[in-house]
Amino acid sequence: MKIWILGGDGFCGWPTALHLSDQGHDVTILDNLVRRQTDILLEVSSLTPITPISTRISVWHDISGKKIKFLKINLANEYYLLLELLKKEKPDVIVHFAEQRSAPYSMKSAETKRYTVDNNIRVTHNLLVALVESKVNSHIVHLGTMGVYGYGWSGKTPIPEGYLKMSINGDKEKKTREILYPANPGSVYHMTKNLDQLMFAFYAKNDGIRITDLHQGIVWGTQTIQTKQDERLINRFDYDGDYGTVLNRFLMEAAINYPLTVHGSGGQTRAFINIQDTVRCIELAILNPPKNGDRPAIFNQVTETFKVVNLAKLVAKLTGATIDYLDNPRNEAADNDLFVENKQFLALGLNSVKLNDGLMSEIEQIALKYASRIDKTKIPARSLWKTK
Ligand code: NAD
Ligand code: USQ
Repeated sequence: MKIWILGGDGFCGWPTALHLSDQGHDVTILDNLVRRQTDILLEVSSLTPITPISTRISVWHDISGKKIKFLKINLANEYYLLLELLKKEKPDVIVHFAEQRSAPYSMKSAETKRYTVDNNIRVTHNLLVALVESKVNSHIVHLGTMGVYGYGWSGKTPIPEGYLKMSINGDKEKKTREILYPANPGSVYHMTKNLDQLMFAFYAKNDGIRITDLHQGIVWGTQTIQTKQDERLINRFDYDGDYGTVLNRFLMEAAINYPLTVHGSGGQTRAFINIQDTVRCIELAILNPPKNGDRPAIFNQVTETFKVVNLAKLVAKLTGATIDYLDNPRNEAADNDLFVENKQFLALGLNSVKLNDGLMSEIEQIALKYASRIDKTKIPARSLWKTK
């Protein structure tokens, strides 16, 4: 298949591009490299030494004999270029990762709130409009988030995959409907993913666009089968207070004897998935597209759930690290249950990497190996949800 990867230079996008290329697909990356620019502005760099996109692509070609193409394009602003490219290339599948994805960054300032909304909403909407205008029948596979459901009010009832069965109190016909699960975002970033969902619902209904929306949990781990093949193919690993995600941060902190930064009591339960499973899930979604006229297909792309404090205790047990319970910079429930349905990917054959299988090798092969690259001043999470 001809596959475009929007945001294919990023943490999830790069290993996905390699995996799909390895499977024999014709892969093109479209990216404006803004994520690399943001690192420069924040004065941080990936824990792992990532190489420029041109090096990544030429090393992959040397190793595999396969070509990945790259187009530098700002998908939020360059609509007409996107439209022309679509008409010319007619990709079968468009995997859409190209959004500002950090919740803390999105809450940092008025500027970053506005940037996150402008960027994310425009990229998604430009893509949908361009598909309508060009009449190209690509299947969109979008990376959404578990955070669209919110935390703390579903109790023990598992969160269904995207749609909630409901009936209206007092309805004489007792009709059951399925609606998008109520939106309950916890940050400006998460809010953009709820807005994406509405756009997808409309364009699927009105124009018959084929869309799969993957509600992914927090991704942990770094390497995949392909990124391990040469150090110049290594995936990025964000550890700083804005872009670092919780488990990867704990692994990095443990490697340098920095107390593990638990926000509040650590009672927050979150859903997780390993990066190797991310790329497999995307392939499964590509192979199982919805039909024109179907509502967006929604999959919960998660494999395990954990309380933050239990992750910290596990990492502490493996490494001897200490735990620091910090004032929570975020406005979030201090403690919540999280039960999630993920039957669809399991039915499609996902055989997931469990935390216990991969944690030690992450610590040894990534966190300890590159520990000298860590700038300790960039570890604290300084972005506050409420400034008072
Ligand atoms: P990332 O920031 O590493 O990658 C995003 C890529 O998109 C970057 O390479 C960036 O340069 C590009 N991009 C952003 N705006 C663009 C624009 N206007 N035009 C062209 N390119 C643009 O993020 P990631 O961690 O790889 O996440 C990818 C997607 O997966 C995001 O949409 C995110 O919301 C979702 N997701 C990520 C995680 C996670 O834990 N990392 C979890 C759930 C969902
Ligand atoms: N946390 C800590 N200590 C830290 C960092 C985080 O206790 O050092 C806590 C946070 O307060 C939060 C939880 O860990 O309760 C998760 O935080 P995170 O930064 O790992 O994840 P989050 O902000 O939710 O965002 C990440 C990705 C985002 C994706 C989301 C999936 O950055 O792109 O959408 O995970 S989910 O959480 O399922 O919505």
